[in-house]
Amino acid sequence: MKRLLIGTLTAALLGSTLGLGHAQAADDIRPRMIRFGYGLNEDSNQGRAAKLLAEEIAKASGGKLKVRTFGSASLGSDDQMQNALIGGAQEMMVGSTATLVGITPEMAVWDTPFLFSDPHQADQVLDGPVGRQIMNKLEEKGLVGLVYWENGFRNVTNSTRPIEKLEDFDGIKLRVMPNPVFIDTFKLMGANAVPLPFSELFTALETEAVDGQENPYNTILSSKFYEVQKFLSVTNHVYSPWIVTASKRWWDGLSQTEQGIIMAAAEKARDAEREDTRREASQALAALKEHGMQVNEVSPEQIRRMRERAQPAIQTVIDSVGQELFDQVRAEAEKAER
Ligand code: TK8
Repeated sequence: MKRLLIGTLTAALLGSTLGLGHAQAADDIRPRMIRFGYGLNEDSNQGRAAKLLAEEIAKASGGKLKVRTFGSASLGSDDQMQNALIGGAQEMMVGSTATLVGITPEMAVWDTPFLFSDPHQADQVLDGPVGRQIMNKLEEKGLVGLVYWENGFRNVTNSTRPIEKLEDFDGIKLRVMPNPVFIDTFKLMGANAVPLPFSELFTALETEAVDGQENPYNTILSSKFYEVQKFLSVTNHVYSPWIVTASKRWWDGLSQTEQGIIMAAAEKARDAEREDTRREASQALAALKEHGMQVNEVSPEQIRRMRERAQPAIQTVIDSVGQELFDQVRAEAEKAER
């Protein structure tokens, strides 16, 4: 009985190995449906890039790899989608690196307040070896990181008062991404930081469950936060990357050709997304003013005060990522400074 079982197992193993090799040689690209989820709506920079990614994959695979995109968190919040990817119930997504910190603590390094001062500096560090190293950490948790896209520099909106000086944060109920560094940063500056998934944000602002939030101009515009927020204060307190991820369970079952097609499309969409995002950001401020938002620039002196006050949040980053990695990222950022 035992021998029979072993014999059957060996045959099955051998058969599947040979079968796989044969299938790949005969047909490198199999018809597949890829569910790609994201949090913003279709008319956002995130939505446009997701659409481009889907088109590129269809083109390069002769229509065999079909990407179905699901915007507006219709497959769930970033957290829920990450878990679906890990379990193999969903194939791909794009979302904030900040929402991955619970899974891969090293991701918190990108949440360091004022780490980058211009987007090209961010590109170099994210696309360089240390960016890749951090991305690769996802694999042991069941995710494959493909590329970083740009979310952008974050600015504060609220419906109480313009944030002109550090003290203006006092008592403002500010939604932050569910992540210890963001919570600490805004608590330190005096706000009442409320962690909430992005998918609940518009309603929370509308019902005044929170007074404000922080996100790049693009998102404030595409998510129509101007309908429920009066003041926009230009703080540029942190640069946020998005990251395109795949389910490792699913990815490992793809042929090399299929992986190559998806990776190349993700890179192409990345380059286009960054261009699109920067173009849109440069016009978004005027658009937001037209929609009635009152915009104020925060003076360099007050930015310096905010930065100093938020300093202890850097320890939260270091506790999460380790001193060595933190120093490495800082050094890369300095090198990439223009
Ligand atoms: C979209 C989010 C969003 C992020 C946030 O899924 O949560 O505020 O900036 O872009 O990832």
